Amino acid sequence: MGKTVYVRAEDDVQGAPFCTRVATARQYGDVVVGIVTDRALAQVNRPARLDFEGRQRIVLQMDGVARVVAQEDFDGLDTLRRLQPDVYVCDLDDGVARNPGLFLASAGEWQGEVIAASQGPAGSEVCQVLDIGFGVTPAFRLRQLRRLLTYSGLVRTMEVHSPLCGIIIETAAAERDGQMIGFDAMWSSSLTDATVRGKPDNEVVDHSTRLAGLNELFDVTTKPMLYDADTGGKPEHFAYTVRSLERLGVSAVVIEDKIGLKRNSLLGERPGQEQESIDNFCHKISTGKAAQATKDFAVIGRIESLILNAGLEDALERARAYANAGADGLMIHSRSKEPEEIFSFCNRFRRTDGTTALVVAPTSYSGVRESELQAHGVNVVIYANHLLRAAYPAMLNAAQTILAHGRCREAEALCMPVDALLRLIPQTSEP
Ligand code: SPV
Ligand code: MG
Repeated sequence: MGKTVYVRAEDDVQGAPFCTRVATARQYGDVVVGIVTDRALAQVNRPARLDFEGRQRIVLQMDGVARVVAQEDFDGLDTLRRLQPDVYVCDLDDGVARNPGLFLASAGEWQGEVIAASQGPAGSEVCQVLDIGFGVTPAFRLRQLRRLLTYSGLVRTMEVHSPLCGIIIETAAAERDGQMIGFDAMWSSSLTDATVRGKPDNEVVDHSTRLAGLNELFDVTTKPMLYDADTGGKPEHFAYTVRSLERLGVSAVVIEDKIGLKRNSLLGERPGQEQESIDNFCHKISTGKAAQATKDFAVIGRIESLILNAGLEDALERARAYANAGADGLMIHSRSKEPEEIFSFCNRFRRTDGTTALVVAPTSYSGVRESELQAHGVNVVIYANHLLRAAYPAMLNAAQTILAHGRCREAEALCMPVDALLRLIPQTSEP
């Protein structure tokens, strides 16, 4: 019989550090994951964003995990005493205070070995996490946004325009103020979806085409998605879009109150860029709400009043009307370089409505911090185009460098090593 290797999990089963612990643990034997129960998390004031069953589903799909035990005690001391595993895998920086293994070993209550999860080569988090290979059902993914809105302070959302972007969003992690932070959700942007196809952001790329891309993206990701459906088209068509999105497992659709040939909002006021009437847009929202099959799907109305210079009062009037028409959330957009008009909108709106979700995309007012947005009552922040904007200049630079030198050696420094590329996706480099 192999060794029993114990790993503890809180609400972090989709995060890089947990996946690293599991990847390390499976090198030593049969991995048993103690998942802290919803109740135990609630007792220490850390309500789970994913419920126990959801976390268990994900963990059980990870390579090398033999079984899961419900861990009723938050710190894991009782679980370790009961399990008496051969090995306990902790985080690299877990000191005695946070390490039940070291604590019990020093008290003579457990004779196993404590092993710190390996750090891996720099930047290899992606490989380690991808190695795990798990999936989720559409219904499970769809529900996650509501859970995040309930439990999370701010839903941190990143633009995605390819499955590889999805993998980055799934696995990217960084330390901020002593905590590991990742993205919570994905934004399917009309701008980047059109741009990668070399087409303009004016609804020329139809939803069927974009949804086919989402299907592939969903093969390799688990996080919830907000879908930018532009104007939503005619209400009768929007109803079908809602159904298609729901069936795929998208959590929310965002439609903007424009008519005519839609242009990107960051261009500002342009001929043919008019705002829809409040009545018509409310009708579109309620048509979408009536079409949805689950209670969890969200329709978010996007207000373009600040973009089109219609002013704050118009934005607020629309916000109230759209919420009354059934919108689950409101996206308020701005092309100002400063966040003040967004703050004013949020402050005024929150005086009378504490529940409708507020969504922002701080592309132009990029200096604003998440903590400031949260303090003004924002629930979802969308980084709407940053992966594509980062990728394009990097690719162009590599292409020009090769042209300029007549060979590719100079471009090597601009590129990830080939063996890292081969290790990026599990099974590419395995027999
Ligand atoms: C998008 O990402 O397509 C958006 C946000 O709609 S913006 O480009 O700012 O209009
Ligand atoms: Mg768009």
